[in-house]
This record gives sequence, structure tokens and C-alpha cells, in this order.
Amino acid sequence: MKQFPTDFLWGGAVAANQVEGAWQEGGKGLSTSDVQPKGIFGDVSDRKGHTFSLKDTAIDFYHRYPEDIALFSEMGFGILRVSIAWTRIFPKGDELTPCEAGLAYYDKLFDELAKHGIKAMVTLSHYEMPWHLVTEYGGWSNREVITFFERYAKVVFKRYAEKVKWWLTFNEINMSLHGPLTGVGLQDGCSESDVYKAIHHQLVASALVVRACHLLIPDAKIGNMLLGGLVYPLTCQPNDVFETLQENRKWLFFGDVQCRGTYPGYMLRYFRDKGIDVVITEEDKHILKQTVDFISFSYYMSGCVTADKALSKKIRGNILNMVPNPHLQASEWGWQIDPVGLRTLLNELWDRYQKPLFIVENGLGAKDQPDEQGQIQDDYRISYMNDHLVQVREAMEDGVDVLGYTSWGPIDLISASKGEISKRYGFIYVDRQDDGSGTLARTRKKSFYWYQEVIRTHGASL
Ligand code: BGP
Repeated sequence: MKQFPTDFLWGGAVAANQVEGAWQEGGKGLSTSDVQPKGIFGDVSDRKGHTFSLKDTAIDFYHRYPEDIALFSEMGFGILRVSIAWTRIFPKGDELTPCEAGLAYYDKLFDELAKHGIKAMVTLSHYEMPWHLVTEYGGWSNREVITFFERYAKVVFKRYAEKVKWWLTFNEINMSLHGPLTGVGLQDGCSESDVYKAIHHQLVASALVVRACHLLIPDAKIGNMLLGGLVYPLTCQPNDVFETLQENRKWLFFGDVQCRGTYPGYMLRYFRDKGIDVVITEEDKHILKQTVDFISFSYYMSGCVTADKALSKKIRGNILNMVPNPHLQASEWGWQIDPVGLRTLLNELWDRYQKPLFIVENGLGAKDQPDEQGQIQDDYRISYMNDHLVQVREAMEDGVDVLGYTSWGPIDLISASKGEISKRYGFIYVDRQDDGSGTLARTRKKSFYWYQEVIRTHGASL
């Protein structure tokens, strides 16, 4: 296969709450993730008496990052996407002074990456926020949280200005529609108005920190991060086609605001029709004009939409309104595998926004079983990723500007939706099981050598 450009950024992506562990070390405060032991859709324990969670230790990246980064470097990574846990910097979220131990930890992490010539990409908020801001302020429903988030972002921009040149605001901001607690810090059972009000505050916060980043680190790039949910009409029935357009807009609305700097008419109509009352001030409108430099997104699957409500049954996955596509196979978790969909999505996002794109999550969650020699022969993962990367190359041939690709979970980590480790994504196996047992030892899977070769050959080996 033809090579990718030599400046294409290859790497992997992780999130603080899914790898670090050390949930009480270094002065860290309690985050929403710490009180959701079963993942982002699970029930909340408020940690009275402490409920065990795999995330308490996760894969102990907090202590083992030098070993893990050495392995990423061995694969040839040019970039690693991590997130900063807001609660390591501001344990409660509303303090005036940051926690030095938390800041120092990420200094060491970024220095270790630099030692190996790996760039850092940092998500400011990956599915978590200080729990104190939820209990005391009502999460993002409260405008004051914008100020706290901006303060946090400015602190880390200033501190890491020389070390981090790639930033993302909110992970999968469009998931705020589905994961009220994690995304927008609201309790279950809140109204749609509450959700959109909180989302508006997040969008304003996102634009404010884009502005702050441009001012404080002029040579950095800051992007948004969307769940790349591609949906097809189940049939060519016109109502199915229109329903699909509307479903697409539900998640693309976030991109429209972050890339075009204004609320689209279809959303304002939706608010009117549903009686949703979101206060958008003149100042907000002005702030929102600060748009992102590039668009980043995750892509795992596609799905179908039907206008026939009786037919519309849920499949398991991140995009909750999809019905299964009869032409596609699914992963063990029902996520339908669609490499061509990635080419379609890249083209659609490029046509819509004309901003550079970065695939910051893609991969296959699977239950890996070591063979008799203790090796993981994960040909299924290799085939999934190979097929997707071939389509990325096709999209680039179509003229789409793609900056890079960071696979999700290059090392096994705790699943966001399940809170378990048995849904594995890694090129590197971590000896830990769902019951918490295991030595945490790291082992290279077959896919480790496959990805190493892909990077070494700039994709020619695909
Ligand atoms: C995305 C999240 C990640 C990650 C991934 C896989 O939605 O941004 O945090 O976890 O999905 O999902 P899961 O862990 O549920 O398999």
C-alpha cells in the first residue's frame, strides 16, 4: 500500500481515570469517575465507606508510566493522547490555588514522553469532573462551573506551555446527551432542558479555553473531541432518510457550534418545539465565535436509524438510538464493525467543516486469551485496525486532511462503559482480571509487532 505522509502522527490514546489508579494519591480529589465503579452508565456510589472499583488502581499507570512509555516508544509512537485528571490539579474544583503535587506529576509524565521523542496530546476533561462540583454546584448546570474550568485550563496551559502543543477540550462532548453524570455532571432523571443548559455551559467553556490556549500557547493547536457516530437510514424510505439526518444533527450540533461558532437553526427550532429553555447571552454568542483549530473524534462503529418507532430497538454501544445494520458483523459487545464507515465519516466531516481531522480513538474491544506459551494471538484486532487504516488512507486520497491516528487503549485499560478490564483494546496485555487479581505485568501481544511495522513503514505494510 502507498505510504502515509511522513509527518502523519501515529500513536495511542488513554484517559486518566481508566489507566492511572492512585485515586487518593498526590492530593487528588474525588471525581465523578471515582464514584461510578461500574462505568459511565453505572450507578453512583458516593464512596461512603469506600466501594471497591477496578479504577482505584486501574493499570497503575500513575506509577508505571516510564515502563509503559518505553513500550510505546518501542512501537514507534510519535504521539500519546492522555488526559489530565482535573481533580489532581484542583481536588475539589473550586479552589483558588492548584495542587502542586498534581502539577508535578504531569510534569514528570510529559518529560518522560519528551525523553522518547513522543509528543503529548492532552484532553482537559475525559469523562470526569470533581465530584464536589456536582454535589455543591449541580455540575455544569451551574454557570459558575465555567469559571472553575477556565481557571483549571489556564493553570495547565501556563504550566505545560513548553511541553504540550496539542490540546483537546471535552472528550466526546456529544455523549453529554447520554451520560448525564459523567458528561455534564447532572444526576439521572434530569430534564432535557437541564441537559441542554449544561451542554451550553460546556460549549461556552470550551470556546473560552480555546481562546485562552491561543493566547497562552500561540504555537499550540486545540481541538474539540466528538464521538464519531455515523448513522445510515435503515431503508430508502424518505422518512427514514429524514430521521437519519435529524439523528446525525443531534451529535453534529456540538461540532457545528465548536467549528462554526454559532448555534444552527435546526437546533434552535428543536429547542422551540420541545420548550427547551437555554439562556444564550450576547456575551456567550461572542465567546462561541472562538472556534477550534482541528476536529478530533472517536470511531468504533456505525448503525442505522428508522422512523418506525416499533422497529427501533437499541443495540449495545455508545450511540444509543441505533438499530442493527443487517450488512455488518458486530464485536462481542454488539458494536458493529464498519471500516468503510470511517472513510465516509472522514469525508463528511471534511466536507462540512474544512478543518483538519484527527482520529483520536479507534480499536477493537475483545476478550483476549493467552495461548499455552502465554502469548496473545490477536489477529481479530489486527484485522479490525488494518481494515480501518486502509480506509483512512483512502480518505486521504479523497483529499481529506487527516493529521494523525491514535488507537484507543494501546495498553489494556478499564472500560469506560463497563468499569471492567476484560474488554481489552491493547497492543500490550496487562495481567489484571475483573475481580482485581493479577500481577499487573505487561506483555506484548501479536498486534504490538503489527502496529510497530505499520508505523515503521508509514503504513506501507497495511
Ligand atoms: C469512548 C471513550 C473512551 C473509551 C472508548 C471505548 O467512548 O472516550 O474513554 O473507553 O469509548 O469504550 P469502552 O471502554 O466502553 O469499550
